[in-house]
Amino acid sequence: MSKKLELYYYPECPYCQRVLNAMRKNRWEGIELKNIHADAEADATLVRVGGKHQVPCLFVDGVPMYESLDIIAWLERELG
Ligand SMILES: N[C@@H](CCC(=O)N[C@@H](CS)C(=O)NCC(=O)O)C(=O)O
Repeated sequence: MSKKLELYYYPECPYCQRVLNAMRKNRWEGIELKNIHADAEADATLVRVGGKHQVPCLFVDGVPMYESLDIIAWLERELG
């Protein structure tokens, strides 16, 4: 995987936990975690680039993808 992957999330969000659990179960690696509750810059980037304050959001080479199930389906396709 040569794409840059960044998951914007926060720990209390159940939809984020759904993605994080799939990451653990499938041992997907190379995904940088951005906790928007701990990182004000990441929080601002999410809204500036993504256009809305919603997590989880996976940035693929800087392009935002929302919706936990879409993110998991995409990661399954890309990372197996
Ligand atoms: N259908 C979305 C739901 C995501 C969602 O509702 N996320 C909540 C947190 S659990 C959110 O971002 N709320 C807005 C906010 O926290 O500002 C998904 O499956 O990813």
